Amino acid sequence: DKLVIATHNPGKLREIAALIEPLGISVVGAAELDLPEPEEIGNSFADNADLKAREAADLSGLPALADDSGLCVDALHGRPGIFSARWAEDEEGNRDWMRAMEKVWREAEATDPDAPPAAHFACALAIAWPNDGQTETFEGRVDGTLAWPPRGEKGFGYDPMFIPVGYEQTFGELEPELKHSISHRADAFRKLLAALDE
Ligand code: ITT
Repeated sequence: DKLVIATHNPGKLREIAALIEPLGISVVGAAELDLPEPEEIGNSFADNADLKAREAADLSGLPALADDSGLCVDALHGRPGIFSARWAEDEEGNRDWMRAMEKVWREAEATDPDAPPAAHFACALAIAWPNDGQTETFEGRVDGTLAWPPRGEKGFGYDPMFIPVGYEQTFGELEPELKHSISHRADAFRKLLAALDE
């Protein structure tokens, strides 16, 4: 049996596949199935993950796993948060991560230029089964600080400007295996596995 990974973000797909593959479950991406990108109209990571998983499950007839995630900066009262992808978009909807990181840094630094800004990545994972309406959601986080300028080519999105607590390198510099063991996504995934085990 197959599990649909209801994301159009290749960075996420890669990380979720790395978390799931050891379980011997085969996965297929939403883009591969030509599933549309649903409009994210929810007010929380959990709501958005839910609606993405539900739509993918109903359209594909397969169980679907969706991820809604983002960077939450304390000094910005949790922004960009659920708008993390939007902060990278220009007028045409193209994503430029340097642009997003600059905006985050500029706004965070303005609040207290002396302190490294505290932040966390948040992730909600939702798994939905087709037709019967059942959806379960699990949330995870990883705390850290912001770095400037961005460093490292590994990872995706805001990774080059995020240093997890206990490390000196950014998620852009740390090995993917390490990120997969401590990330917000890994945290949510552990909770999902524990629940599915029962
Ligand atoms: P899907 O909705 O198709 O899954 P998306 O990129 O639009 O893809 P989100 O709406 O959840 O996904 O946006 C979350 C953004 O937050 C994402 O585009 C990343 O840039 C950022 N983000 C999430 N997890 C991240 C991580 O592990 N490292 C760096 N940035 C991350």
